Amino acid sequence: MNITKSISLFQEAQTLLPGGVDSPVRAFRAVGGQPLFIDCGKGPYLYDVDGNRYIDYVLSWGPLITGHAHPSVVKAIQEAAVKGTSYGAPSPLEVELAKRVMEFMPDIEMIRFVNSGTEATMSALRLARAFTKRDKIIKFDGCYHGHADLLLVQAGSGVATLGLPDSPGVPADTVKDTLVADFNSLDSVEALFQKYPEQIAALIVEPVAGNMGVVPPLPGFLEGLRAITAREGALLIFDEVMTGFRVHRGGAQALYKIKPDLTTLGKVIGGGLPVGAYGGRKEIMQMVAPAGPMYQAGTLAGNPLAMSAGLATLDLIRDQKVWDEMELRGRQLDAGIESAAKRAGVPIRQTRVGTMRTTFFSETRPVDWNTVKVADKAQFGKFFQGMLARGVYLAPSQFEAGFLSIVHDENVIDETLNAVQETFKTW
Ligand code: KE4
Repeated sequence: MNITKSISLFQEAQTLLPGGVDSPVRAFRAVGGQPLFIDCGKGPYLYDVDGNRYIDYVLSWGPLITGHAHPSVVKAIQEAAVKGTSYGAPSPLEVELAKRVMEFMPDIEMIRFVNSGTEATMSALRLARAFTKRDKIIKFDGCYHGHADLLLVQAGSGVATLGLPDSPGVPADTVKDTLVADFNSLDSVEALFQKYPEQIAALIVEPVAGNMGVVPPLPGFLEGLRAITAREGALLIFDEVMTGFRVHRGGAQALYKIKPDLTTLGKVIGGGLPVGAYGGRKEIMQMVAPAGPMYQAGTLAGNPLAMSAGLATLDLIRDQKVWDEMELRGRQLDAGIESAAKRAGVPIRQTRVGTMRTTFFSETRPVDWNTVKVADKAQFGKFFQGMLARGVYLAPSQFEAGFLSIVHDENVIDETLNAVQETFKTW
């Protein structure tokens, strides 16, 4: 595959942008090789600057559940843009999208739009601290909630670990109240509440972990989190930035029938434009300025372009039929990869919840960061490069999720599985 233009662009980009990219995972550091520079996307396809076509399973890390440049989404953005790109004042579109989100997620009684998932989780945690008047928070090892200082914490090893700064520039003081538990371990959560009674404001969780690869909750885990936080007077925050409108048309809260106190959203609700949101129980949200004292603001929050793209996107995934179709495609993909790997004698473990999935190169069942981090990253890298060479663009890291869209039809899946078979033949 000729990628000379990408190569020269990457050389230039590295003199201008740290690592040549605007978000670290795009740099292909986890899989080797060099990133492709993209000229355009259309439906399930990406086209790089050298004219190569790829079936895209990254879909901008989740937002593009309708594929690239869906005509309805493009039309909505065009129609909004000619009326102005940002008003810095309320618009009917924010009211519309709020109502549309609540149609899908009725446990969200009030919502605030922001410009990224990071802003959403950062604001939700500030709100939880304001509402409970407590300072400590719990997150899970291997879960990612954006790059706000208080969340950039890598658990040490134990189940009840005080956060240690994961990134330089995060003062230890900023993360001293960030506690880390093990995903799928209610014992590790109980231990923290016993150690810090009446001090924990909130527990934030990806209800289906997507940022260590896709790791589903074990039966009873989410129910246990709901019971423990309710008992302890802490808020349960479902970070559905990724799982929202991905694991089910109503998100993980609908799939697992759990009512979180707050939910954070992003990605899909912006249809590929910058967006985030946090919302939940009205009595909590009423604390957000100017209704209440908890301050949070944003120049482009609720801008008409992102609102319009989000509305068009949610309209396209409103019908359960599209979800049933994507479920079929997901099963087809799972089965095809499973059989190809088996034939090649390559041990893999696959996870999928709705339209987000991961193929782990491992013989260990993934249930938390400890069981995920043993996956064979070199094998994953070999698979990634083999698929890329055959025109399939996977997430460039073993610890990321892959995504389907409404335009990944049967032919696209068949084409993908041909590349899978050819790749495993080289093993
Ligand atoms: P953003 O600030 O990137 O919009 O959202 C942060 C975030 C919050 N919560 C969850 C569950 C998330 O998955 C994310 C962002 N996801 C990553 C993918 N692993 C974004 C890709 C990237 O960082 O380039």
